[in-house]
Amino acid sequence: MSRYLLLAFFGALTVEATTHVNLSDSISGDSSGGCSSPYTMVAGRCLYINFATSGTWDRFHSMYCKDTGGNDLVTVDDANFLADLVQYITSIGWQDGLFWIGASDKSHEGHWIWPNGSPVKMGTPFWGTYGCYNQQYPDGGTNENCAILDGNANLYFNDFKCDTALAVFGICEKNI
Ligand SMILES: [Ca+2]
Repeated sequence: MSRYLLLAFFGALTVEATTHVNLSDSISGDSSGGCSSPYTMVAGRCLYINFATSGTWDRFHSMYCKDTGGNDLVTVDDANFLADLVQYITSIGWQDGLFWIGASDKSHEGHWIWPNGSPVKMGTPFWGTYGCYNQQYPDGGTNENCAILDGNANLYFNDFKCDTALAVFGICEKNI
């Protein structure tokens, strides 16, 4: 058996083992409240990031996250969770990506809220900085009303045009 075949063999074993864990979780857990595929536990939350599907903030907010069995775009209201989420995205090689999160100031400029209506924490360590003088996002006024984790700003928050569809992925969350 060549080295590559061996690698493929162990790769298949790993996939098998992972599948088994997920299966037994879903059997022993409460299926109505559990974190089931395509959602998976990341940093203690039930999340789904499809790296093959980009789209506008509204597409994920009003359709995609619910259509895939989740609730909405992710709420990132805890600094430790943000750090763990950034570490996860980095560990799978997507640290340069752009990812919608649930924060928006669409309904009232400058008043950032999560999908459940709770206020978004402003400043460090959530929002990124830019430029020579380390100005801090949000900076787009009424033109930019939806937040991303910005791979150009170390995956801190940046306000972005909500109707950007190209190369922005959504981080969906299922409340469990
Ligand atoms: Ca705005």
